[in-house]
Amino acid sequence: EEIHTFTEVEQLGEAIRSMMIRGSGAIGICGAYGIFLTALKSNGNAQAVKEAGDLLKSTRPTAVNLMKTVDEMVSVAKGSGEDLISEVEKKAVIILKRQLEFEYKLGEHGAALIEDGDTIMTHCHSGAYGGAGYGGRALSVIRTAHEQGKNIHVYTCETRPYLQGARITALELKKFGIPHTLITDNMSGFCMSEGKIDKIVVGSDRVSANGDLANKVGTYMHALAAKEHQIPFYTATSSHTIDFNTPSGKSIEVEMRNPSEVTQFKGMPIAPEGTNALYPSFDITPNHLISGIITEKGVISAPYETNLKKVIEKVEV
Ligand code: RUB
Repeated sequence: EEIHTFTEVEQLGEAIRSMMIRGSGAIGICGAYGIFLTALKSNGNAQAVKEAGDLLKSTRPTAVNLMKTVDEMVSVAKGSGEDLISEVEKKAVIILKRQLEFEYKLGEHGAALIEDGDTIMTHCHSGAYGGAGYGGRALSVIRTAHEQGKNIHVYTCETRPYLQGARITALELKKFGIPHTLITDNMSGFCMSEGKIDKIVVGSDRVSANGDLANKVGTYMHALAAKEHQIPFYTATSSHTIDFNTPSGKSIEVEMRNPSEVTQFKGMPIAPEGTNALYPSFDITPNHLISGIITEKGVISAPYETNLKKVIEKVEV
């Protein structure tokens, strides 16, 4: 595992933009500590903190955890000097502890859905507490089920073009001693049709108020195939990733990345020169394809328009 040191918020922003730091949980925590870094470096200057917040929020538009966390941090950056620094530091620690607590709790709620002998498919890297990346949700569920002594097997999709599933999910599963099989993204339909998959659990970058899910591109096609084969499809998320200000998936901005990330791998061309390519980094899975939304407050089922508000905001709708 490599260790990188960031001394400027701009470097941290670039690390998120370039995918050196990725995953909605991890970038949220980086947002919090990017604000703390700026508070320290500016000797507690509220304007500098606000500008750092704008910079950090612009780095990955789809993942709402980053936006919410940065807004929370900026809102406590009042006054100036040592007072501001101390408030910002306290908040960053609260956010870090809260996220870990969410991951443990949602892991337990989600693990209750997993039965002994299940084979679970996941997409991209939505890590586990104590994993290779910082934080994550889908593997928190899988890791908890494994630690409860359930005999499970995981299919991890490689997740083109960045290969988060092959590089990071497989690494975490190996670290936790969870048996797993790597497949390319386009093999999931075959595996489902052959009866190899019992359940699917993916992470989330944003869940809109009606339960539509934004997650790594490829998630939608897995959900469609799961519907055809009547395989339960869950997203593991936290209340911080549910965005009541976004009515449906239609209003979620999908980050479009540089097509060269599709035509090249680590700078090596894998397509003829001049080939047109497209890289939507996320896709939207509509709520009717989702069997349940696993959160730290429990597993929420349809109708999501009302149940998300009831469980997360404790309001009758
Ligand atoms: C990662 C991705 C993950 C979610 C969930 O995309 O789509 O499934 O972020 O993350 P990217 P977590 O690699 O482009 O950031 O559960 O870790 O918060």
